[in-house]
Amino acid sequence: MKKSALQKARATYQPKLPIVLTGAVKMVEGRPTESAADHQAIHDLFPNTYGMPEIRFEKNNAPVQGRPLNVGVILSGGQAPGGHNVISGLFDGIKRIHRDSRLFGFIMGPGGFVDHNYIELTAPIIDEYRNTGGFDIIGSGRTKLEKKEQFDRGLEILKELGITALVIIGGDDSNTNAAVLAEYYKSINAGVQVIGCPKTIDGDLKNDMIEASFGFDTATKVYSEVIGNIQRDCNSAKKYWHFIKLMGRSASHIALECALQTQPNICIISEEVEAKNQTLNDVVDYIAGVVAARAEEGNNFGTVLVPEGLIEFIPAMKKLIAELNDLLAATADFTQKTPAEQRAFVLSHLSAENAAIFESLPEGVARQLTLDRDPHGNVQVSLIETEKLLSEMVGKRLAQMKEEGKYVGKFAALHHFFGYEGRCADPSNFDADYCYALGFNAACLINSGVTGYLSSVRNLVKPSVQWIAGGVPITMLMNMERRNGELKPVIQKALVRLDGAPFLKYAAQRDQWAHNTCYIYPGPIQYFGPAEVCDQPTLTLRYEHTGK
Ligand code: FBP
Repeated sequence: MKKSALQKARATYQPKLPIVLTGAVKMVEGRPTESAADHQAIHDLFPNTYGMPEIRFEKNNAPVQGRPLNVGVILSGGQAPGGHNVISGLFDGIKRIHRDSRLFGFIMGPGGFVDHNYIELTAPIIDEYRNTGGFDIIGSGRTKLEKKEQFDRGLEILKELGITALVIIGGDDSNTNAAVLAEYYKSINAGVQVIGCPKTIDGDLKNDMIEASFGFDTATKVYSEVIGNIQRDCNSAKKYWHFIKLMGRSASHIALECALQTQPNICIISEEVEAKNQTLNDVVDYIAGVVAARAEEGNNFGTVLVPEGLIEFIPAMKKLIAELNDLLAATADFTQKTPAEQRAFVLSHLSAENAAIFESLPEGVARQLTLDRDPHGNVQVSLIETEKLLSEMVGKRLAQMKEEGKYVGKFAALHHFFGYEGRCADPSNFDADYCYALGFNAACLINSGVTGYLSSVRNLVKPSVQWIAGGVPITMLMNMERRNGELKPVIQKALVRLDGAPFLKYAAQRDQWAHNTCYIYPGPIQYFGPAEVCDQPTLTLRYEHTGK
């Protein structure tokens, strides 16, 4: 494979491990844990893995010891920068425990596990992928692991390869599956441990023990670079309003972090829209108000950040989507209908209130809401063009305001969607170190004999050598939610907290950013150079853990 000059130089980067993982570790158990909510229901569904204690590793001065481990690894769900470093950390971790340890990668996600599609990951393969972005070392997929038959099929290949531990690198849905798999294998004494690693650029898989999911740092830095570039262009030409949709299926962490880094004129936070019970028109009125106020100063330009999950947080839309989810889950032949038949079917089966909202939406957006759900039952929000919907509605509102004499300006909108651009970027130093530590730590959890745990590395605002390593039972993050028309145990998404420091910082400054032009231009991720340029964590992490 031909490599760029940066790739060659980056291949030699040695991730910095937390001191505690540099030698043998001793496992220290904390207090027993409870699930995030619905304690009894989660307890009943996970009788073998509920309530396990938090784990913290401490340095042990004895030599590293252990038997050879055969471990399987799966990359699951959307790509996130640093996945290859989780795998290289895991590889180095199990090799340090015993040099005869072996690592097997299942191809294209959980599907490869069920279909027995795998490769052995040897040192030359691992070395090709160190510090690189992407998940292409083995590929990823969104097959949902949830049925006993899938677990049993997977167990066959694990037995055949002598694999006694499986590491699932995934987001909330994939780690929910990891918890179910761990419970099942424990209940049948399968002799297979299951360990999860917290991945997702969305940043919504976190609690006190999981301070950040990997990939969020790099992805938000990439988006902030391009938002900054757009803002500089915008401030140079002074003639466009840029509507920029940002990934992050539900939570607005990505939009908020990018806002903190770039200081746009407007950033919509879905969680706030929901908390204030706002309608789509309220959001449109707010944006139009800012556009008009800036126009009065002669500034017919600006930037608006839109989180991709916005639609699902507008209370009326949320109700509509929930009813649509149940309706589509119960209509097996829905996709075989023509678009016109689908629309008629939906309108005749929805409650009157939801049918009226559905009918009021631009036809394209209404159709996007009825497209296939992903295998976990989620609306594929990346496919909904919220940025265009908003700018179209703002344009109409401004035209009305003009007629009423309340607006004197020009409004020309441009649209962008930043998502896939950031998911496979070469990991920042933070993500390169964090991911390597997560993988290495997963090897320590395996060697400690536990199952149903997420690899946890924290104290992340400190230099990586001071990070704390351990494990958190996956059941601790779970609650019961309605999915595909049924109540299911799932990891609770960590949404933006309106009383949290990142949001409060933003809220305190947003009026100033809206009316003045306070853009920051962060520039590209730097891999080599001074620590204050290359090694800074996200502002979200900093504000959450230091308040400043
Ligand atoms: P994960 O939760 O699996 O990490 O994926 C997150 C994400 O990148 C979302 O931000 C986005 O909505 C979605 O994946 C897009 O999915 P796909 O890659 O299937 O198009």
